Amino acid sequence: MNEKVQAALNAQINMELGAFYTYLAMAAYFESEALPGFAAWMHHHADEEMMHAMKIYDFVHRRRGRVLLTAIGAPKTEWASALDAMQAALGHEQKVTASINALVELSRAEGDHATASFLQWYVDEQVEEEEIVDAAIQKLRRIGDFGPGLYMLDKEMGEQAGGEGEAGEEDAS
Ligand code: OFO
Repeated sequence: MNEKVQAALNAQINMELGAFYTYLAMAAYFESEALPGFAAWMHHHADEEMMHAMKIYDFVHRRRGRVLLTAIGAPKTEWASALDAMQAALGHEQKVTASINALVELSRAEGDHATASFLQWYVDEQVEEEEIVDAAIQKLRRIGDFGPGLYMLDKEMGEQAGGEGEAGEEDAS
């Protein structure tokens, strides 16, 4: 396959695996903060990032390309609050969105329409990813320091994580 596109897809695999690692670190942080619902939600989100990486991994091989895995940096492990962690997650998603957009542009510039078409799924997925993280941020802002509010939201996040599990599996197929 086109070498520039292949290199960019390999970089995207690394970024998705980096997101997996970051979100797993966030899940561990939430566990340590006794917020099991947030932890389950973030763990589920981490699993989705692994799925995103593997979809590209499979695509490169289907095109007779070469996947070359590279080092993943150590993730941050502490955040000031649930809100701080979710804001960091949103910032991360925005970087992923920018990277996907750049990848689409590169694919088009290189005349690689198959890759551009494949990436459309990621373009749509990023809209959803940013939306769901932002929704949690808005709720956390509203709650502020109100402990019972955080308790209720934690339960809601746990329920969302359970419900999204099935959808995530469908996405992966
Ligand atoms: Fe892979 O979408 Fe989030 O980062």
